[in-house]
Amino acid sequence: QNIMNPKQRVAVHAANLVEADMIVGLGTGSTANLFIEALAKRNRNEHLKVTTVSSSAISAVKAKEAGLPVVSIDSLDYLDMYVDGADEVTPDLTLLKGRGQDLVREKLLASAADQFYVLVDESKLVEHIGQNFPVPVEVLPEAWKLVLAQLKQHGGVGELRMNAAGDNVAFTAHGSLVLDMSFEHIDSLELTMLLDTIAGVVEHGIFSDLASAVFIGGEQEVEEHWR
Ligand code: DER
Repeated sequence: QNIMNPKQRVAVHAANLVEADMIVGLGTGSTANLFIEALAKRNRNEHLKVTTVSSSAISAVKAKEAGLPVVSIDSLDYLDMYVDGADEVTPDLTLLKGRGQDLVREKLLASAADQFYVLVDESKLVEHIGQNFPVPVEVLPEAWKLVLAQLKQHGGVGELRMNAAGDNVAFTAHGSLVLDMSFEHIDSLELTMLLDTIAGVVEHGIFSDLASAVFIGGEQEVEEHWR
């Protein structure tokens, strides 16, 4: 048995919770990729007959390449489980997400799933949201300056996310732009309320009251924190 690193360990841990015939939502990012591989292996070896749905085009490709059946979101009115990584996790299981792919589908699947399991290693644990990363705010392209002005009135500082090449602004899968915003002191519920009410905001990276459990991968074991 090759020695697993914490992210692999937590990905296998989550894959072991999947039961036959489940509809499983696939997150996006390096940890989600490890979960996809671990689920595909179990599905193959144990004939689980799972169905998957993806939060991004790239995870759908990885799932199909691994031999997992992938259906589109619009064919589902229910999913058993959604499994994804996160950028920050607070003690009350509030998450910061969105440094990777588009938030809209990640939050849609996380909120629709019967169980939402979050896979992290200890580097993601924080005392409060915004401690290590800015808060991603996905906005309608034409609204970006209006939204930025309103967020500045609430003490926000930030700018449009650039693409990987750094030569243009980044567009999400939905054709939105992303403002990466920092705030002096973040009360995540207050900020969630604010972001959920500003016209032009499509989605944001604060996931309050969504995680069913956070699994923290360690060198030897996985720590489970249930809501
Ligand atoms: O985009 C996201 O929210 C992802 O979950 C991501 O930020 C976490 O990615 P990682 O598993 O590669 O750290």
